[in-house]
Amino acid sequence: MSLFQRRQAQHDEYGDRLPPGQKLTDGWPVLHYGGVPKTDLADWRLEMAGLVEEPVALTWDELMALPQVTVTNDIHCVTTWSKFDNVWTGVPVAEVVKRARIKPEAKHVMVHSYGGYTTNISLEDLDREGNLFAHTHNGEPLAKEHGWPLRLVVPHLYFWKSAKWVRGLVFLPEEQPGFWEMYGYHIRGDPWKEERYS
Ligand SMILES: Nc1nc2c(c(=O)[nH]1)N[C@H]1C(S)=C(S)[C@@H](COP(=O)(O)O)O[C@H]1N2
Ligand SMILES: [Mo]
Repeated sequence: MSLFQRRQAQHDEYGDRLPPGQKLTDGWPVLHYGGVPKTDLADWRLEMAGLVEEPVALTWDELMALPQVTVTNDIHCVTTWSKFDNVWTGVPVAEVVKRARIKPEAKHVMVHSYGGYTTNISLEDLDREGNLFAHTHNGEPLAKEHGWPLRLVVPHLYFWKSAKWVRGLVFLPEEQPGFWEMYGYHIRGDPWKEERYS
């Protein structure tokens, strides 16, 4: 079967669960730019800055004391693999964001990672039910190469928005491109609209 026919067959089988141009993967590819940052949980912080009344820096223990959720979702990488039924445990984005007193002018967010990666997202796309800061995948602590100790999970957008080794959020009045967005990835990245590149 050609790749095209294989994709067609998967779309016939999975119907509206597989976004256009995607194919299912069984494993879990590791994709990132640069090295895996070294982390010591004792100095690790999740920071919120920019358009906030007061900058926030949550320690690991403070983060773990917040309400936790377990959610199951599908992830879609712009390089065309999708992975179904990921079970994530972590803290809902809304629980974290409400601890920063965000100013009303905040409309966009730059997500920063340890190691220097960034990705932009609107506040509306970020602070949305189902999004979380995850530390566990399918019942196991996240592997280092998948973002341990904490990664963002935003399943309704292509997976490059789901920053691994997440370090903080900077709230902004306007949209600014993050790392891949500067190199030609779509500014929003909705897999259902195939917003891959701009
Ligand atoms: N910090 C960081 N997060 C990142 C990236 C990266 O380079 N650095 N790559 C993104 C991209 S392009 C993808 S497809 C996913 C891959 O996540 P995985 O390696 O867990 O599959 O991580 C995203 N998050
Ligand atoms: Mo990616």
